[in-house]
Order: sequence, then structure tokens, then C-alpha cells
Amino acid sequence: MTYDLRGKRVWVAGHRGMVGSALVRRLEAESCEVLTVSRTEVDLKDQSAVRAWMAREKPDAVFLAAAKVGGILANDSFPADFLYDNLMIEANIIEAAFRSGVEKLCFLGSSCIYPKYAEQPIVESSLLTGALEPTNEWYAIAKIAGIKLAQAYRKQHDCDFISAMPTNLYGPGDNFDLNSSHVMPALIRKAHAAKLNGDPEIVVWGTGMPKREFLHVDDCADACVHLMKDYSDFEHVNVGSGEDLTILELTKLVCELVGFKGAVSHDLSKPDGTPRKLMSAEKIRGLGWSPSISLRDGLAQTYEWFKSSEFSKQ
Ligand code: GFB
Repeated sequence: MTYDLRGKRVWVAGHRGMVGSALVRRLEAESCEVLTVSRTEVDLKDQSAVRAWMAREKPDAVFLAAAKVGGILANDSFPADFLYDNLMIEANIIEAAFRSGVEKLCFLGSSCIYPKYAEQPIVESSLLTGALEPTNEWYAIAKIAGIKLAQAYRKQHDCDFISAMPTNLYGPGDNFDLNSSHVMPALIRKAHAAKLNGDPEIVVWGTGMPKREFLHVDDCADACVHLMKDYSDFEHVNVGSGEDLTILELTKLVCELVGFKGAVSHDLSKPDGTPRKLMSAEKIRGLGWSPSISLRDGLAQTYEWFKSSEFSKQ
């Protein structure tokens, strides 16, 4: 173990988000003190507010899970928000972590940092070797900058700041708004509504042919805690399941689990995005971590959470 979390003050930045709330759940098993702060108390885009809070609270460790996130349509529609908000959040927190002497920081990025046509499965060294996927290049550039920030503070100030790159995540606490969400929650909500309404079909964006890798958010949180405790190096680490499927195969699985037996039609006015972004899991497997929640089990659990959420009643 390179870093012992026991007895430490650990800040989960973004604690109310899907990943942040999974990290708070996972850290209950670590005998550490979890710190959180609401966005009304501290605007993470405000450098002086972040510096003041961190100077006062002095966390020992930080999980940087706060970000402006969204699916392919949201990313393509609001490039300024996705680039500016994420740059400010990560720059403020990483710089303040250095200033206030944080011992360990884990920055969370995304698999969209890789080139659109990267060789699959994508290894960490593929970063910056080709053009990005246009629909989310704004978010991708922000996340690449986050990786570089963590590396720069390690290089110049010997900060133990690491970066984890999760694949497409899903699970409890996800965003089910059909305009801003990712594909998994959107399909769950669409199939559920179509079943209840007796609709003859559900509409899937794009051709359905792109392939995506999925990881349950509780597995992601477990991987991040594992890396926080056992990884201390310059390069980022892919966090994925190592398996992918087409959007159409995913749609069939969601319809089966939800119990919707209607047809699937395609809205070809919506973008497919990158054709595939399966990440190599070799590095994190070599660090002793592997996922434990299967897609089928994770989907079923997420659907149960969705049915108890306010999204299913709208
Ligand atoms: O999950 P998603 O929005 O984001 O889209 P990305 C994945 C694929 O699912 C695309 C298709 O090919 C979509 O066209 N899709 C089909 C749908 N039906 C739907 C639907 O109803 N809603 C949505 N949202 N998609 C994101 C990046 O890319 O990946 C983010 O934009 C982030 O920045 C995230 O990196 C992990 O997987 O294409």
C-alpha cells in the first residue's frame, strides 16, 4: 500500500454526483473522515472560494469527482460550458490541493480523452496520438488538461496526484434527463415509459452500431479507492470492464430487463459519436483490481433504483 486512508480527512469533490456519491458509499469501509461541501457553500469555479475552503478544512486526500458531465447531445450542444466549467473546477482544486499540502489526490477523467480512431483496446499511451471525437472534444480537452495538471504538480512539486480514466459509467444516482443524459439511463427511461404507456416502439439515437464499454459506478468507486491506496505514478490509469457491446445489443438487453417488448426505431438526426472506445484494462488488472458487477446485474440494480426515483414518475 502506498497510501493508508485510515484516520485521514478525505474530501470527495462532487459528492452529490453519481460517482461522488458512490465514492462516499465506498469510503465508509475505509475508517477515514469523509469531507463534503455543497455547491451553494463553495462554487468550485471560484478560485478564491476553493482556496479558502481548502486552507480552512485541510483535507489529507482528495477525490476530484466534481465535473460538468453529460451525454453526446449535451456535449455537442454546450461546448463552452463543458470546456470552461471543467477547466476551472480541476484547475482550482488541483492548485489549492498543492497550496494546502494535500498528501494524495485522484483526478477523474473519462475515456473520451482518446483519439476517435485509437487502436482498440485503447492503452494509456494512445493519449494525444490523434484527433478527438468532435462531439465531445471540449470535455475531452478539459480532462486531458486535468491529467496534465496532475502530472505537472508531480513533476514540479513532487505532489502525489494521480489520474483515473473511467469508461462509460452507469448506476444509482445517474442523470435520467433525456436531453442531457448518457445512453444507458436514457434507454432505461425510454423503455420504462414505453412499457407503461403501451407504446409500440422506442426511439434510439443514431444507427445503434457504435460500441460502448460500461462499468457500474460502484466498481468505478472501488477502483479509485484501490488506486488511491496502491498507485503513485505519472501516467493515468484506465478504469474499465474490458468488454463492450453495440448500442443495439444494449437496447435489447435494457428492453429485456425492463420488460418492454415493442420495436426499436432510429433517430438518424442524432450523432453516433466515436465508433468504439474500448479501453485496455491491462494496467489496472496488473495493479490488482478487477470489476465485480456484471452488466446484466448492474443494469437490473440500476433499473430498481430508477423505479424508486422521481425520474420514473415524470
Ligand atoms: O452515452 P452517450 O450519450 O455518450 O452516447 P458517448 C453513446 C451512444 O449511444 C451514441 C447512442 O452513439 C448515441 O448516439 N444513443 C442512442 C444515445 N440512444 C441514445 C439516447 O437516447 N441518449 C444518448 N445520450 N445516447 C460521452 C461523452 O460520449 O461519453 C462524454 O459525450 C463522456 O463526454 C461520456 O465522455 C463517458 O459515449 O458517445
